[in-house]
Amino acid sequence: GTDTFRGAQIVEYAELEQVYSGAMREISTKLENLDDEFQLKNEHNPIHHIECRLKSIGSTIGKLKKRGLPIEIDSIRENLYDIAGIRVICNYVTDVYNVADTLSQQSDIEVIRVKDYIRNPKPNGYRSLHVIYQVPVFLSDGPHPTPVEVQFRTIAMDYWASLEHRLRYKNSIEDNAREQHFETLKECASQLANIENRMQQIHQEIG
Ligand code: 0O2
Repeated sequence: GTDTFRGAQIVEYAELEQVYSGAMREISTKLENLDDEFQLKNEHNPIHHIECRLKSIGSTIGKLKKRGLPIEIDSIRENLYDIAGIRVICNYVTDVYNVADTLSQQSDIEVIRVKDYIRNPKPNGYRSLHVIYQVPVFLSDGPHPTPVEVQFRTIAMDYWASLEHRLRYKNSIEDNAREQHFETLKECASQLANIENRMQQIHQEIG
């Protein structure tokens, strides 16, 4: 079999990317609209900032290989839900659930999967709310239902995940030191959860 894209498949991949990028734009516009409305009504911005990314062709093929799936365009369409990725960084945990729940109720999009690593953090301490939405992207031939992975997290969760991600991909550190750092990060995760909870209480009390 083949282990990369060639010729016609490259053109097809470019078309696929264009649809995913449209889906990402649909969802980020919805998020910006919600943020604006909330700001006007509550004098508070639930969203600190939004990051969008399209998975590179290299990591897409890497993921198909890792899962033993065929290296084909249809296999991407059927099996991968994170080609389009949006990260919504909120100020407080309450904002995370407010924004996520409000978006999930919108009638033109569908919730495909939810993984709540805030209520159930990963053993390493990772916290975030992951939702996969399906959104129709309207092209000349009609609607293309397209999945987008949205990671909702607070500033503190994002701060933690960035450092953990860097440590995970650092191979130059000695194994023992790495393990020690992972242990420390696990403690940091629960301390950060405690701190943001206390700060949220202040935020709610001062209104
Ligand atoms: P990268 O390098 O960020 O792109 P799925 O990807 O949905 O098919 P899975 O593993 O069930 O498979 O998805 P899950 O658990 O929803 O997590 C996927 C993404 O969440 C990851 O993407 C990361 O961005 C983030 N994530 C999950 N766990 C961790 C963690 O322990 N630490 C950090 N820093 N990020 C995490 P990728 O593609 O795996 O990685």
